[in-house]
Amino acid sequence: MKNILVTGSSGQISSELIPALSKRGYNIISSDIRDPPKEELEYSTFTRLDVTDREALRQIVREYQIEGIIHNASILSAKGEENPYLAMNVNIRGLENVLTVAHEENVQRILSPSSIAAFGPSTPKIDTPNDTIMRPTTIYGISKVYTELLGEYFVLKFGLDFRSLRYPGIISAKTLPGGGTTDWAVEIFYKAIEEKKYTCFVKPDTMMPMMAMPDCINATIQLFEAPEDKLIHRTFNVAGISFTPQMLAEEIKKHIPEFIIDYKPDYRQQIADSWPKSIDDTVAKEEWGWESKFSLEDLVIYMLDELSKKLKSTVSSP
Ligand code: AKB
Repeated sequence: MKNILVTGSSGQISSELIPALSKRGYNIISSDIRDPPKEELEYSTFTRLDVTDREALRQIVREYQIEGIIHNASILSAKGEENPYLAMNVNIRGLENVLTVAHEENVQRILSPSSIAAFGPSTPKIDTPNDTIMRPTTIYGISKVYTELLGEYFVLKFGLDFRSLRYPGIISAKTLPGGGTTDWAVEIFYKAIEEKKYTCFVKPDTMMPMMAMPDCINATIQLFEAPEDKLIHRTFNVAGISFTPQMLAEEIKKHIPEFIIDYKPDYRQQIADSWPKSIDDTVAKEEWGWESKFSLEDLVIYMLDELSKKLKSTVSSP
């Protein structure tokens, strides 16, 4: 499998996944409704695509002889609550288009991520198992349950090789996430470096599952490349580190002692409270060897290093 289409290519995860896939020898066709960042063009051929346009997607699959699709185009949880119809259109119609075109055009493999948002208030909150109650209360979460179930239906019905992983909040320095409930855990680093102060939109003790971008890229590529005969499940929990804003602020203060945080919870608190606090990823470990490499300390050092380079600022060591 060589020719891979990545949708949502200008987004947070794709912007780091595309260079990593390209370095592994894949020929990447990147696509988004937005303009590509300049660097993306070094690693991929860009084509504009609105995933809600099924025939435009089919044209691209045919023209570039696409063999695999990583379908990242999605409206995240907070933005989805502001505009549920947009989220329904992009997340639900977009997914249906990807699976249908993949099946009809004989694309070999699809990876379409899910999220911890697929869980809801009635899900066990601590060490949430892979297979458990899924009754999300956001449109984003509902679209992710649909992603998992429709993808698995295409496996059973048509033999499509579909895979999915439930991302926690992804923390990265290159591209901002935009529109998620876990965005505080990225914003805090920019503000700590630039203003030494951050007002957080969830309460200090809101424990949430998170993951550093290098772990996210490894998990995604590892699952995409896992031998199909080893997969009993098609959708996997992947855990990184769980922490609260207070815990993260304390860790940042070890490097930037003058940093202060205060709290002004908004509508995103209710979304955060409906999600798990920690994740059990035993199934991913057993079926395709997943292992997270980042502790909270590692994550903070990684983010401050990367962002200091990016923002051309200096941060003292403890
Ligand atoms: C969001 O907050 O919406 C995302 C997610 C957890 O899927 N980061």
